[in-house]
Amino acid sequence: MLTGVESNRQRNVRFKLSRLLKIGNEKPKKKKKMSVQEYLDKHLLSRKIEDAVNAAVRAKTSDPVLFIANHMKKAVSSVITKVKARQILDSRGIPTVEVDLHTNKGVFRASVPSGDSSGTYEAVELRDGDKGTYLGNSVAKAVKNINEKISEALIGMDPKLQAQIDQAMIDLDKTEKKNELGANAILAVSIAACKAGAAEKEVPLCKHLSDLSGRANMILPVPAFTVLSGGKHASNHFAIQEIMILPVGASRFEEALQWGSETYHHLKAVITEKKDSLGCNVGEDGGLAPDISSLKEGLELVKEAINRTGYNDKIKIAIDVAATNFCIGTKYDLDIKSPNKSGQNFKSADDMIDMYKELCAEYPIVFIEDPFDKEDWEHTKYFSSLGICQVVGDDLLMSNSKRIERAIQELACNALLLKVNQIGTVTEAIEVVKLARDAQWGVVTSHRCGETEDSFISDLSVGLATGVIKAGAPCRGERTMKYNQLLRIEEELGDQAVYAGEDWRQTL
Ligand code: 2PG
Ligand code: MG
Repeated sequence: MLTGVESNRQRNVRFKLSRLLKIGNEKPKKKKKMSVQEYLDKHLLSRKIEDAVNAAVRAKTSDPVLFIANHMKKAVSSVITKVKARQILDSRGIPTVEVDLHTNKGVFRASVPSGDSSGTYEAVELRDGDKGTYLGNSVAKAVKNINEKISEALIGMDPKLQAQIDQAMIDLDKTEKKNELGANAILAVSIAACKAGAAEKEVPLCKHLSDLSGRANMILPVPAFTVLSGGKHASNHFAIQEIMILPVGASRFEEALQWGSETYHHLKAVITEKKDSLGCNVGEDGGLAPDISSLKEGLELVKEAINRTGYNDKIKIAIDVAATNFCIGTKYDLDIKSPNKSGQNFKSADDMIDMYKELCAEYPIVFIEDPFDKEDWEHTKYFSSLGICQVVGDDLLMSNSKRIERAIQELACNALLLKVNQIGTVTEAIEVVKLARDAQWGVVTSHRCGETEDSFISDLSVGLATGVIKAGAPCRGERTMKYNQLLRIEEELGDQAVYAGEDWRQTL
């Protein structure tokens, strides 16, 4: 029984313990005793408790104790007390970084994705490189950097101050591409801090992000669902990485998700009928991966699936060519994954332009991502100037501010694919979106092929009103959790929820 008065048994235990520890006879150090009144005065306790009680009375709450507890909690500002990282696996079974950021009020978790492309201009993903462990992919160094260096640097900081937290990590790293601590280490902490900041403000994460970016309104993005996979993301012979569908004609995100799911399942049936059910195996992003020989064949399958839904022109199509992956010198080898190459599919950049023109005339294609090699600025620029569809820079830009500035100046493309892990902090991600927006570009918030159970990008896409989110197929847990989070956001925003719909290009 807890009475506050020491029982005989407790006294006995204390006595035995003190004898064991030989401290029983030690004279206690002389310390000036603080009186009860002094303690109350020091912590302004009487006034704070009185305030809390008054507030509860004013609110006439049915649960005054809970009200007072919450009121008291709010009176203390949140500070980071510890950052603890660990190695987890991403959706491909490859190690990545997860972080628990502790404040005096709670624990906030974040993890970072990883992709197939990694280029000279993107922030460095720190991997251990020991071939005997996870084939060189373990991230123990990044984890250690968080637990030892980053944690120490951030203790005591206010999680609401995102820019200061990110700057502290950038200063600690001291390299341009975050080689020292690892962008995977820095980003995991940056995202976890952002979640802690939102919780401290008692606002949804998307609202906190919207505030950080200085944007007034939040917008639910149009989902670009990957329905067909190829390229490096699937084991078929299709060179093109993704064919996506965008339900721009839906009235709400919830409806867009329904249309996406229905199209995906119709596509499964179409593939089973026209090819075989083996073609319904999926790629890394969850897209179906039949063995198709051409972009046109893939588009036909998708068109047929859309027709079967009955939504027809309310669903548009997009393509991520990821052309760098099959560019050989100045040619594009569309048979690169095929064992029986005929040589007929070896195309020049001009041939590729002709193919895109034809396909855009025949199918409702609204954007093409990476239509050429990442260093082929000239053809990308020329193709953009034709104004046939939006041209999204992914490998071309690598979410790098210098590449984006160059592309803006040279009018090379007109939309940014935003991959937060290529940048390394939330603050810098917000900055590159501003760069793109100032140039009247579109922005597509993107997942990576190696994803985790973190849905941060969903809130990011709403908070920054990027207009489009590309988070893979409407299937597979690590993809659907991004879309499901958008359902929750839409529900939470209620009457205030706005779906980008037909305005997906420019949600300014
Ligand atoms: C892309 C992404 C996501 P990865 O190219 O757009 O599909 O792929 O993560 O492999 O870079
Ligand atoms: Mg891409």
